[in-house]
Amino acid sequence: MTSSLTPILHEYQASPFSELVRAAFGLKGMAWQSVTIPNIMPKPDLVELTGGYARTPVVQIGADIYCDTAAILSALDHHQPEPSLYPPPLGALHKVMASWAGGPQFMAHVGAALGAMPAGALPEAFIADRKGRFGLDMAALARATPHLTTQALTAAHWLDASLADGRAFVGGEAPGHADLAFYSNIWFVRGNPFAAETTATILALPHLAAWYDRVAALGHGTRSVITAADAIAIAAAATPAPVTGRIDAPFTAGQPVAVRTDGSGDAPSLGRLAQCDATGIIIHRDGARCGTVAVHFPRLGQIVSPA
Ligand SMILES: N[C@@H](CCC(=O)N[C@@H](CS)C(=O)NCC(=O)O)C(=O)O
Repeated sequence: MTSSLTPILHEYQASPFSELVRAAFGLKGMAWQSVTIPNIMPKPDLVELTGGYARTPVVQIGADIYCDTAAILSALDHHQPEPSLYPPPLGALHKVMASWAGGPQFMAHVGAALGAMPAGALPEAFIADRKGRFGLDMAALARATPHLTTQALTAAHWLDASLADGRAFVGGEAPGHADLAFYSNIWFVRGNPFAAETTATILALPHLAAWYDRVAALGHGTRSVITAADAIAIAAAATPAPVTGRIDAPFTAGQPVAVRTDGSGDAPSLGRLAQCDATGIIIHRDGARCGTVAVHFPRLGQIVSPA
């Protein structure tokens, strides 16, 4: 059963951060709708909703648009609290681990996965997009691959050692955000046939391998497919949820701001500030096709400036 408040994941299949969110739907046993977005710029239908943010994935619930898995997982937990993505005893410490897995460790896994690919295996347009937006140089990545692989393997060993006491998941008996973040990095390497040797080395760690299967067994919840036009129409028909957070100094309510992802060359999202505190950033903006939407970002990793 879907409704106008069924979460919509704007994603593409090969995206590891999309896999993280798909697994979050699995953990929660949720129904969701999928919109396939391009894996390179331009992304006019996605940007219609976000106002600039163009990374993958984005989740939409009605007229609320959540950018970055950190904001997405918090939103899903709010939308359907049980089972929690932040179970005790780790609670919010899941976010700390997920931020490491999705930051330096993500680059290590990108190196292990993509750097192992022979020249010509990736489309030129993809290489040019990643270079222009994130400064990713494939030749430099290939040179760094042996080093980056050691960094990914170090995390794998730490994970295996943590699980050696018989716990089922990173924080104990219940899976959480940290599990999904570690899992999606390994999923990305595993999905690349050119990285088969690294995958085999990782999955030879017995506690990690059994844990990987347990996370995979969470599944992806119940997926249905809609178009980008459907998603925009759903936003246009909805009203953003009430805002509950604060606006911390030096910012003021309604102030026009730009929100830009640190380390990305993508355009900022512009809007009227509705929340800016440690729990996250919200701007309200008006799209020509989607109407008034609330665009949510995590506080970590986003630069807010007056616009
Ligand atoms: N911190 C972001 C990172 C997202 C990210 O880097 N996603 C990759 C794909 S998995 C991306 O946006 N690549 C460029 C693109 O898809 O256009 C998050 O947690 O969502």
